[in-house]
Amino acid sequence: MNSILTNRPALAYQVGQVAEVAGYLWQKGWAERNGGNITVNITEYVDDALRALPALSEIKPIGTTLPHLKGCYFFCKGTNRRMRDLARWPMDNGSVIRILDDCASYVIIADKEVQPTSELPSHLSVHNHLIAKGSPYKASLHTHPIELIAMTHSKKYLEKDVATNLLWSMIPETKAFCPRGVGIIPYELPSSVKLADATIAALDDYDVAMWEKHGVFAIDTDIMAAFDQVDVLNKSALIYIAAKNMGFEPDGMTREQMRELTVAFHLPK
Ligand code: 2HA
Ligand code: ZN
Repeated sequence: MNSILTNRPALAYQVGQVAEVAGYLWQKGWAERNGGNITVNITEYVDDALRALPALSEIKPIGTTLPHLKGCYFFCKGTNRRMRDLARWPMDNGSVIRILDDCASYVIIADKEVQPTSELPSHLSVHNHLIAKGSPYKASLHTHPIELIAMTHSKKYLEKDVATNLLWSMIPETKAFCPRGVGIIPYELPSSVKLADATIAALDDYDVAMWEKHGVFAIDTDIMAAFDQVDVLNKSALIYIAAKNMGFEPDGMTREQMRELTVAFHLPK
């Protein structure tokens, strides 16, 4: 079977990273059934031969107009596909799409006609916003990390920056590697425009948005980095839970220790 990844090592590397992350999501229990989504802006890896590839699909509407995505290409997990299958066969469970010049429609170009994620309008709206801002971020990840979701079932963790400060205080690496913390999005219907709009707004201040009683949405330069942010945050949640299971409320790092770390690692305040 011909693949566009053949003889394109840089593009193959990006798709390989998606597959690796998809496997981690499954192993961690964050990706039951078809749970979660991944989209990566791969435009910089697209050569003239790929640009000339004919469409495999008919022209499909995105559902919204996204002016900064003209001529962009994305690798997207397929709708209703499993992360554990994406891990093993990325080009059978995901596809590359081309955004057309009207910025409101797309075609699938490779390798197979796999329909992209049902969350495509919200993921593409995030990418459009990132390009508009001049952000270097190319990857977005939605997943269902068990312990972080559990936290969103308590009102106290939905208050602004309460979860961020708690998670940061569990282990120094969390603030170092997730320096912008988590933004909280009150419950909205999955796939809704309201959820997408609230997520885009939160991602101006945070790299990871926590959707109440649903999951997280993370962005970063590449898919591995987006995964790492969610992983360190969930690790902190696990430490918190472990301490509670031992029968005590963990002290957390002191304000002075947090301040010292912020200065030493040149982190935002
Ligand atoms: O696409 O997790 O919230 C599967 C989801 C949607
Ligand atoms: Zn979900």
